[in-house]
This record gives sequence, structure tokens and C-alpha cells, in this order.
Amino acid sequence: MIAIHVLNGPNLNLLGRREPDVYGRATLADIEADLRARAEAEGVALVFLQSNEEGALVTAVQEAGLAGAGVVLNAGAYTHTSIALRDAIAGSGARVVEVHLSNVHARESFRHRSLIAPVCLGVIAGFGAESYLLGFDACLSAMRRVAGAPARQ
Ligand code: CA2
Repeated sequence: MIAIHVLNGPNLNLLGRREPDVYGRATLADIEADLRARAEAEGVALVFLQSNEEGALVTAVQEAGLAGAGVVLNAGAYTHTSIALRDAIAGSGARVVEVHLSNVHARESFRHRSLIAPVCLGVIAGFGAESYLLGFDACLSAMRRVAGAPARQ
């Protein structure tokens, strides 16, 4: 069975409570519920996790990659700073779709650079909570394309 791990970085636990103009009104629990419904319909095993800690996210990426699971990753602010996350993606061979709620390219310049994008399959940004569903679908089709093949080296 294909597994997809949806990993969320710092402060995303606050979703729906602050800055709704930037991040929308959906809570992380709402996003998880939508993804669980989609995963069940598609016969995919879903793991959903949020952490404010970089090391926990590094471990989660490694575990997903080494297990051959796909990853939908909203690394939050670590997107723009974390060499460790980038190394975890590259080192574990994880197939990762980077997602963002907001259109990071329409915001402050420090959000324009992603350290992880070069080692991801692709990036989806700017569609609010729907970015996660789009990321899930993109990740699932990539996983189905390579089903049966060993993880990327
Ligand atoms: O747009 C996204 O999904 C981001 O990954 C969100 C991050 C931000 O640092 C990235 O540049 C883009 C911030 C997540 C913080 O989420 C909050 C939600 C509600 C209230 C405050 C923060």
C-alpha cells in the first residue's frame, strides 16, 4: 500500500486562529480531515504530523524516505533556513512535494528562497488549504509512477 506522510513545520499548529487573511480560516485539524478523506478514497495510508522542532522534522523526513513513503511537506519557516531538512530529503531519498498555504513569492523577499525546493519533486504554493490536496495528488501520482521501483538513490 502506498503511504504518504504529511509533515508540518513550526507554528502551523496556530492555523485558523491568527492571520486568517494570510493563511485562511482552516485549522490544521480541518486540513488533516480533508486529507484523511482523500487518502481513504484513494486507498493510501496517511501519516500526519506537526512539529515546531527542526530535529523532529528531520527525523520524520528520514523515516518516511527510508520507508519508501511519499512526503507532502510544509516546512514553514524552515523552508527558508534549513540545510538539515534539505540533507534529510536528499540523504533518505524521500520523494517530497513542498507545499505552502500562501504564495511565498508574493510576500517578503526572505520567503522567496527555498533551501529544500531543489531536492523536492515540485512546489505548490498559494492555494490555501487546497495546496495540501494538490500536493497530496501530485505526490500520489509520482508514487504510483514509481510503484514497485526502489527508492531514488
Ligand atoms: O505559506 C505557508 O504555508 C508557509 O509555509 C507558512 C509559514 C511561513 O514561514 C512560510 O514562509 C510560508 C508560517 C507558518 C505560520 O503559520 C501561522 C499560522 C497562523 C498564525 C501564525 C502563524
